[in-house]
Amino acid sequence: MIDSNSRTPSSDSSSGLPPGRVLVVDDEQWLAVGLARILERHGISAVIAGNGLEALAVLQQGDIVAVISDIDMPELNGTQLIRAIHAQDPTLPVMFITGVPDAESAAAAVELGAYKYLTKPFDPDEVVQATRRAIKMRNVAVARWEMHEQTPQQEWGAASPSITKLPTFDDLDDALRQIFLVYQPIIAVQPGLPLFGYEVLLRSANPNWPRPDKLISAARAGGRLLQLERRIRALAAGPDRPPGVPQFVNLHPSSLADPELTDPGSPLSAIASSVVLEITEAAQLESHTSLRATLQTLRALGYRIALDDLGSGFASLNNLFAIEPDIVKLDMALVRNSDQDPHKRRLVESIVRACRQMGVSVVAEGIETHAELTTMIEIGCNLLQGYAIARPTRELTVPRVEVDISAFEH
Ligand code: G
Ligand code: MN
Repeated sequence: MIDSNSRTPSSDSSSGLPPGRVLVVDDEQWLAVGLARILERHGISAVIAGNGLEALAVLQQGDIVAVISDIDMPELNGTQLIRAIHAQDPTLPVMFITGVPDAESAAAAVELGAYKYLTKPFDPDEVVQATRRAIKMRNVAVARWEMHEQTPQQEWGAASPSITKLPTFDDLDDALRQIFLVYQPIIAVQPGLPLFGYEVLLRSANPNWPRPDKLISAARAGGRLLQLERRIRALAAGPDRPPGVPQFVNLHPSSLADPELTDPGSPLSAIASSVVLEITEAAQLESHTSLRATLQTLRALGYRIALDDLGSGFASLNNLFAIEPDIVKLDMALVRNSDQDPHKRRLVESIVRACRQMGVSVVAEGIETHAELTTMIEIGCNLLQGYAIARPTRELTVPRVEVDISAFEH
């Protein structure tokens, strides 16, 4: 095996792809090395193996996102290799490059689920392009796989997808075509607990994508995130929007660099004064050098800014000071069992106190029980959201919560 441990850090960060390496398998070493160099010049990390057995050993390292392989090799040939790979990992894209093109081996490769079949001498641009596409597909597949693994069975309903083949872009595109918005009420801690506004949340009618967070990861992996976020914002500005109360719209951090967001002519900018943009705390916001300027522009357009999921990341206070949000949303992990966990309760109390001193309102989100609800009121949160109040629905519901807040002193 040659060079299987030397990692070249991927410089392809602009594509937003997670790091990973492409495995190039060829018994003709100079060809493998040449191809790996071409990939690396285009910012794709590559590692080479001299035959199928070495390839399987490299695959054990776990960070391979695509395989480019010769077909005619000693030890373990290409068709045996793809069988072995897909027995373990059916979604790993395998591309074949062969020197002796014949219809039979091409047909066999396709039948075995090869992602692509190229002939030598290959066109470097074609290989790079095909590899980029293979990596994107892999990322889409991983997002779906994680969704499958992590989602409790009852959330699937009848349509539990089985992931046995590489999902196509058509599948993702279909899910993106079928998106719609749901609205979860946020209530104010005031007498009668009146409606304050709604958080707008993404859903897709495509049953293979029940988890919106995974749909977002897949859209990102497939290079469709900005497009998706623009559509969400346009839908949020559409005729179904809540009349008279603010709506909270989630922003992926990468959208902060999208000129459409700060365009005064965009549909959402037209109603900016009734929109709170949520920026998630999980983002590494310090990497956005122009963050301040973007936030200033958004505020000048009339938007309010909320820092979402506070307490979930590692940079909580940094983000709090960098963003100077109008509203902070406590991560639901801080709310969960807060009625039973005195440490958690004390932590939330100190966050609420700090926010109050800064003139920042606090939303407790993900409230699931009556005890969590009363604890959050007691601690002094200004706004409340969660299944205990109302689930997200397509209709704009107005929840009735029976709690006498005069019983709590502040
Ligand atoms: O990251 P963000 O805070 O935007 O996440 C909101 C997500 O949390 C949505 O997918 C929404 O459906 C979900 N959600 C809303 N209320 C609750 C709740 O009370 N409990 C749980 N577990 N999830 C909730
Ligand atoms: Mn949110």
